[in-house]
Amino acid sequence: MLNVNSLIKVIKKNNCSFFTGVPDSVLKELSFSLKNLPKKQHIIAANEGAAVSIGIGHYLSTKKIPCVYMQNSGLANAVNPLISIANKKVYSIPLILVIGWRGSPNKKDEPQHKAKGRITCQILKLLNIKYSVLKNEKDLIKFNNQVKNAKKNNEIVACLIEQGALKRSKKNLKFKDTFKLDKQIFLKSLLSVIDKKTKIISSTGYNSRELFYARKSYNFKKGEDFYMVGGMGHTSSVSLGYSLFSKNKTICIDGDGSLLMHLGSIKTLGEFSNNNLKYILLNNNSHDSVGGQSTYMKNVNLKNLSKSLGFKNFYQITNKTNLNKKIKNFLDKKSLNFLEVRISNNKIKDLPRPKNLIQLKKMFMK
Ligand SMILES: Cc1ncc(C[n+]2csc(CCOP(=O)(O)OP(=O)(O)O)c2C)c(N)n1
Repeated sequence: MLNVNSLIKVIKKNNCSFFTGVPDSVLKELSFSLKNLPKKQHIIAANEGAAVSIGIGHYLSTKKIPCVYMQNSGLANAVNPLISIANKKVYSIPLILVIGWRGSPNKKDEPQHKAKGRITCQILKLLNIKYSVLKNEKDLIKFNNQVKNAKKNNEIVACLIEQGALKRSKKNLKFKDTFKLDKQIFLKSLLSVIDKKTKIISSTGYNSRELFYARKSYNFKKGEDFYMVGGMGHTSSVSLGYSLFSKNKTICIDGDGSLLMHLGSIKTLGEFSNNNLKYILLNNNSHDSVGGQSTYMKNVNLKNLSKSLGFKNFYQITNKTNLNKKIKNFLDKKSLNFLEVRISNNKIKDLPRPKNLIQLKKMFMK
């Protein structure tokens, strides 16, 4: 196994003092180690393309190689600036990529991670990026040499870290809750007030898993769900595409990290959506599913934002008082509205994951 501080040491030894990325559960330990850096030295980016681009900007002003971290599912978001700006044949900009490798061969994982995990090395090869798989401290020797070469030749270098490869620190790794309302209380209330034909499309991570859990545990039968097990940030777009050609009431359950990842999509929704689409943001001010790192969403004036993006009214729920009534009132409105629910982080251990995805898709499309 590998101690994350040994990896950070190698990175820092190579005169790198700037970190940016999108949090990942595999790299949770890295997030915790970077937690106390000043804001200027560690930036949690909205998406992986943005993280690479922030890194590129850092190099342009400091001539120092930056460290950009991400989950391999986000590698696709990063490809554009990697190949069209940083690539050796374009501007030749050195970067250190630290990539959490979900779905690596021989590791059990979910279908969406297996699919991406299988092609992750091929993507790096296609991009002409040299990489190391870091399993233990010894692997850092090769990686250190690769970083040195990357600096010398102004190239991108990467390391892949499999699930469980980073040693768990003894500390209780948990960021604090920002808001109080329990997500399960909200979801149970929502599932109890919806009509039979309602469709719910929910975002990547705990939102989908908690919705799935609430539905199964309490046997809620009304409505059907489509769980966005991957494609983080695209929940609002799938919801828009669905709702425009459906008579059903369509509820989009988004997360704050998910909304921010492709924030532009909410403008498209605001412009083009029908009134059968009900947008609900479950705001916990954090990337709860991958460790609880901040999204800094609590500083956003969502009322002003949503209204200027085309939503007619803004609603907010912060506690369980009159919950059913408030949700019903929101769902019954005949206009395009935005509901922010300020919730706390997940409290359920070992949340189940939706299985039989093709079957779920068929049920949703019935
Ligand atoms: C493109 C991409 N980048 C990163 C991830 C890893 N990831 C999974 S869930 C998640 C956090 C989602 O945050 P939010 O939408 O606020 O939901 P919460 O986890 O708080 O329930 C992240 C970063 C991913 N699945 N896909």
